Amino acid sequence: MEKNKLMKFKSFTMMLITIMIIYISNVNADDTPIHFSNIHATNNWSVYVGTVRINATLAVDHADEIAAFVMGSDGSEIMVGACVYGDNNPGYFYLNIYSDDISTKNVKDGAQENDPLFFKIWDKSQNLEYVVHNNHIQFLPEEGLVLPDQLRYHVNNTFGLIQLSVIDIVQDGVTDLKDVIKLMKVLSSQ
Ligand SMILES: [Ca+2]
Ligand SMILES: [Ca+2]
Repeated sequence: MEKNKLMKFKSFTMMLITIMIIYISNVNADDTPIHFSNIHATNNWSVYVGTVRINATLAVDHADEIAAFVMGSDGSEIMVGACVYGDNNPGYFYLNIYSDDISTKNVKDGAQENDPLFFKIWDKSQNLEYVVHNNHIQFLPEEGLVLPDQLRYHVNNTFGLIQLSVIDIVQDGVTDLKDVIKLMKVLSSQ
């Protein structure tokens, strides 16, 4: 009887360890956004490939996050794509942007053709979220990628490169006069 109990305990422990190993390896293999979470995936999408620089430094792989949004008819923001930086290729984002599901007629649950896209960045180390300013977006031709039509959504293609940048010298989540003053001080002291 005692031996039987011990066997059961051992097999239970082994099962726990196995579950833990599976769980840990999944966490490492699969970058799931924790800030821009709960993205609603639909059956159609496009891939947008690009880079993010925060104060001229590339975003951090497997840490920082990027999300794309469109406007709803009521002026609300609808998140239509989210990913962790570098999850597919080091130094780049590969962002799936999902189309509106036409079967849910009264709900805008994705981007529609020609919808203007806008992007947000989450800097994990500072826990700061940024809206990327239109003036801080550049398009770079890259072989194998379709150059984006400004930032209007089109389904079923792979667009790139999109270069997004954020300037926030005084790291408080906004680009304002304080950043300019700090930058001038830094430059004048050199
Ligand atoms: Ca819909
Ligand atoms: Ca700032």
